[in-house]
Amino acid sequence: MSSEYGASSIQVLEGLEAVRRRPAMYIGSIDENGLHHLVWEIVDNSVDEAMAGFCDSIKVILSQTEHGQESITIQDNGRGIPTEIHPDYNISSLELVTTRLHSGGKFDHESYKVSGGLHGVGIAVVNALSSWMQVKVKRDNLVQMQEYVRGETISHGVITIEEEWDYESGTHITFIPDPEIFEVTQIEVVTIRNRLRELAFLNKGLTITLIDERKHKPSDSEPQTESVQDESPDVEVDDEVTDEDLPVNEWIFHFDGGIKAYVDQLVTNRVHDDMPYFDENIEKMQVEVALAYDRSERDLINTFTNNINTRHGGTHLSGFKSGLTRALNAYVLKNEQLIKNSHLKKGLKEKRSIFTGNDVREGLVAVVSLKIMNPQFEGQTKSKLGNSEVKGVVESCVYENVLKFLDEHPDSSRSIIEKCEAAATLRMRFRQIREAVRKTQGKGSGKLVDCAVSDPAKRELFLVEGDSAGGSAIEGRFSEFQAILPLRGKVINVEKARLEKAMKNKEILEIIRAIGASYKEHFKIEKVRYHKIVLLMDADIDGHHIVCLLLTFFFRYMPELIDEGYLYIAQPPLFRVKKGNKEIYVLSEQERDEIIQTWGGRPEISRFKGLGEMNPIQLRETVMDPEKRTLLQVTRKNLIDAERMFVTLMGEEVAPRREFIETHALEVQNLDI
Ligand code: 0RA
Repeated sequence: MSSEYGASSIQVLEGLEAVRRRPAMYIGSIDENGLHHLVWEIVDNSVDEAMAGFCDSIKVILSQTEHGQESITIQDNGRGIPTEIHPDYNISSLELVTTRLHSGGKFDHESYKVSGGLHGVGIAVVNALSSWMQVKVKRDNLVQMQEYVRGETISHGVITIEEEWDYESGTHITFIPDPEIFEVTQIEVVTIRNRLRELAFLNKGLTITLIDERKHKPSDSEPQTESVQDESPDVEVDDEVTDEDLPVNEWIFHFDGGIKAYVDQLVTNRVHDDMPYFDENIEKMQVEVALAYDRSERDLINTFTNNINTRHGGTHLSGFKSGLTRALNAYVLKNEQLIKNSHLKKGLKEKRSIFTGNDVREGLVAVVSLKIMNPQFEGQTKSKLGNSEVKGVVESCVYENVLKFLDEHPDSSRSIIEKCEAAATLRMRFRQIREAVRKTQGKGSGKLVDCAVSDPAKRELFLVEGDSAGGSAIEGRFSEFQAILPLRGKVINVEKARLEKAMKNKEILEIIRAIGASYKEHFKIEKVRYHKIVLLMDADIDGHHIVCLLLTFFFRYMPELIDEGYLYIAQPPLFRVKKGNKEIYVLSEQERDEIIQTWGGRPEISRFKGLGEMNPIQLRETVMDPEKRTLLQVTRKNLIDAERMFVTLMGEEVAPRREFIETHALEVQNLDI
């Protein structure tokens, strides 16, 4: 066996009772997260084996025992856990690794590891928290196994068994999470699937298979509703691997393109065809980067270190950002003719950097995957990389490779530079607009009809569609605390038209000015002049469209306003039902029919085509009076879903958007953007 695996690597030995006594100390919690943590502990070991170059296939199988307990099997074709008797302890190395804390040892100093987090005690911790575990190892043409119950060996030593294996060597681990420990024992296939897909992206060439053979999947017992329905099981493979006959609950993840394929999947509306990508080994680090631009405004940079998502960035992210900014500036300095804007041209003449970091990150989608020996994770959630030696290496690596890419791909470069120039131009124009907005701030200029009270908490601002409805609203309002801003026509579509046009749009400017708290990164929630901002639009398709446009605007320009719960949508009635001196306004046809049923006879029904048709009194009674109106508060539960919804709603494709508006806008009850 390996000479590195000696007594020196073994530290203090401890029993596993400690783990069972205080599971949360080892796996964070005993809920769903803790449960899935067990899977990651084992998978990470296999991935480490892959990163070390000894394994190219990992299989995860979710199954059930006849008693309905869930078991998880993780198979890899790595070297296999050593089974020889350990000279110092007189038990097999396998038993050491599975039954003792701190016995993981530090075998491979020369390789990158994910499982470093728990000092290699992962398997032992999983064993301690499993009602049953079995490990099978194939090495040197021999298959050996050992079984455990709640962390204790039940077979004397390792047992050699007869079994056919697909590979020359490897490790198969099966465990049943102990129901005495965990609050839940059902594994969520979606969670597992997403992480395994990500791991496949991050380890190119590695094939990860997920098989869900459970009969009674948790989701089967759930009532099926439209929105809960999961996408049908898919198989993501590269061009070569395909298998038509796969059972429905099997997924194969394999990406020869690595994170290039990852970026490909994240990009929506691409700007250029070729993708800057490199994978380099420098100074004992592996730096892999892929990036692309799409036609959006946001940037999306996912950074990883040893396969761990460093959500809060760190030194690799800083290095990436400065390398990219430097490369693009260096490229335009050499290719001045690409720049049209005269201010920027002047900058080039003076040999200045014309793009800021934000300029070159607009619409950027990037994945940075770093593999290093001793990652230092910082911050409360340990999701920020601290290693100071990383920044310089990543920076120069990104600088050189991106510059090389730009030199070699003039067509893509032109498109990328165009995108950066647009962002830089916009930034300069923003500055001017900001000045202009600031000068007229809060002066009540334009069409805003303000209210009397000064306490923002009491003040309400109605954004009203059309001048005639605006007029009625001005007359019908409670002028003490209700202000009206009439908007004409369709407010510009922020997603599609980009900020540039949006900022020229008078309506948008007036909204920003009326609210009085600036926008985007300059937005100051404490300056908001109204704590209720109400969108008052017709209940027809155009009205819904404007609501969607305004929501996009607020979501992009003043997301804090939504978070604070300041944004509302008014629900104007569709019908008035009248019989004798009874009169009621209703929001839907269904409600109307219900009223007709209960009242009987033939009540007089009038349908409102638009707000413009209502007189001031009607408007006051139905949508403005706090006692009678129905307001929907706009909230957001999930930023990413919102992002997607807005792209669907506001992107180029008209058909899905129209469909979405028609199916959803009319039925909003508790609008979650
Ligand atoms: C220690 C030493 C060696 C392999 C492993 C651990 C190993 C552990 C796991 C856990 C899951 N899959 C695994 N694959 C390998 C290699 C020792 C040698 O052969 O030199």
